[in-house]
Amino acid sequence: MSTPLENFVEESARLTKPSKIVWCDGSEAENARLAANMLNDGTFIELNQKTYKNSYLHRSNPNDVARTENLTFICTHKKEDAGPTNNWMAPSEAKEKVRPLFAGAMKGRTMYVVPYVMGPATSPYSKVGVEITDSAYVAASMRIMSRMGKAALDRLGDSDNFVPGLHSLGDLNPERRFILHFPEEKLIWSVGSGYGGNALLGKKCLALRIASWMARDQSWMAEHMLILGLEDSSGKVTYMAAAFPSACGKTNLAMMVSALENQGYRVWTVGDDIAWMHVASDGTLRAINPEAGFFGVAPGTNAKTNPNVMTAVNKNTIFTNVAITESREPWWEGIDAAPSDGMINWKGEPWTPGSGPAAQPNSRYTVPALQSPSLSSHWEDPEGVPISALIFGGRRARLAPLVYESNSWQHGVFVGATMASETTAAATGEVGVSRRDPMAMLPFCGYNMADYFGHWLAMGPKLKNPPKIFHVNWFRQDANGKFMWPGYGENVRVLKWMLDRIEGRAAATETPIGNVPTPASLTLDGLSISRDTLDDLLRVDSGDWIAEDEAVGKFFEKFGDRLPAAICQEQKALATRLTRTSVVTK
Ligand code: SAT
Ligand code: MN
Repeated sequence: MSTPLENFVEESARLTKPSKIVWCDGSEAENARLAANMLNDGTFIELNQKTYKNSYLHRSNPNDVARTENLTFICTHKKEDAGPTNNWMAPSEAKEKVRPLFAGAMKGRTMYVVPYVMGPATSPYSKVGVEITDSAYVAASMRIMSRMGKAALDRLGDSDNFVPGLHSLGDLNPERRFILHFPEEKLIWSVGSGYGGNALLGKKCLALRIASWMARDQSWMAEHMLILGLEDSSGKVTYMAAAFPSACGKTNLAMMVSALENQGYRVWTVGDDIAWMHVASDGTLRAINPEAGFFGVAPGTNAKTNPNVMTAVNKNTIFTNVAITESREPWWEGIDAAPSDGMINWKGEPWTPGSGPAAQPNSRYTVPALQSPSLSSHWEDPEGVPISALIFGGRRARLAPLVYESNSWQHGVFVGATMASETTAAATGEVGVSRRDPMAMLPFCGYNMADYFGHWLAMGPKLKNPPKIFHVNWFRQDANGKFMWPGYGENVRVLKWMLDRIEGRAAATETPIGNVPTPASLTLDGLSISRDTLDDLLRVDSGDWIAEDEAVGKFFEKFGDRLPAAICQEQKALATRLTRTSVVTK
């Protein structure tokens, strides 16, 4: 009798017809073999092995450099279950349409069977997935991003308790590219792309889209959130989870070197992208990081913005679509070193100033979490870390103050549900346009977002001491378009204010949108920032917020009757508070 896993592999092989099947065990020897093969066929380009040991550059097809949300589908029986913010196809139609693209797709290629665990190997909250792929780059990346190979097979045994994922590069033609999720049967199909979020199926496909569906059914939460620990001067660590859209600084915040280290405040990294959170037996909300590595945006990363990752990527790292210098070191816009003569751009062409960016704006590093000096000693705790604060944020040139605190769990859910951010290069499409992105989950929620808001609302009362919910905006600009807040390591000052609020020490001003710090309650010593700039950073302009609340109301109309009443109430209550203050201040 074959096991469910063997059946999945056999069926996939029958469909895709690979010339060879390799079961990945996750060992060093296997990794060396994969790298050697990829160096041979040009998938990997060797970097300077003195300064970047075991590290390689991969250049993807130039038409395949970011997530493609327009080609990503949630395939549920009922369209309403996918909701108005997801692309939908009926499961039978989706399979009919896409099966032919898999038929014979692996002819002449090797099929890699990649069993993996999302989450610490021994955590009861971890999940097993199996990705079948014809991309050695995907197999090597999955080895960094998950617990791959033996750990997964040991956990799985003969059971059928895994999320199967079938992936093929296909012909990389965007017209034949589909990323399909079948949450009802917990199945993933991805064809035509080798790019991270489309192809590393453990990440956005399993750990967010499929997991969010499972989490709703099983009363836990799968969120697009970093997890960090803030250590105070007494050595106590308080954990926080924060949701920002892709390429808005989650990795840098999670790995931050604190500007208040001289006062005893340090940041420890638990995760940089995804949090799985459950209600523990003591009523706390506890989070695990399902991933084992960081898939971070390279441009803008340097010794100031993320010194920890700059140390981490010096070995065992896969770089994708960065430039390479004459001494075979990776290079990107915003790295510490100035561009040098003889650089080759991300497409493999000689680079000259004025010939466009040397590194693709969404170029990435894939690095084992264990290599970060900031990694928390609790990052693999099977029960997870207790979360005291949830933070939402986005890129907003105007409107949102540096930080505010919601009044209650329900109000906090409303704050998350009304998040908006300017788009980035992490997804294809126009960059810099503002769009609503509730909880930073718009591209990642595997079901109707109205039900997702309902799930969030329902989780609060299950918690004994629900975490406080905050909103931050590091990206507010002045009249000249200059960022008003220095960001990066200085963001610890905002985290400290949150900690002080949690512990009842910091003052705040009540505003219609929530509680904003009084200028004196922020720890600003050592930072030169004028009082005027600070006032601007903390300002809540009722007129702007009235317009925002109207836009929010329009966005919510999409969900019709399915929108939870509590969310409508919060929206109306905000409108009332805003009108009152704007009358008073006139
Ligand atoms: O491409 S990924 O989805 O893995 C990264 C991101 O866009 O958040
Ligand atoms: Mn992400």
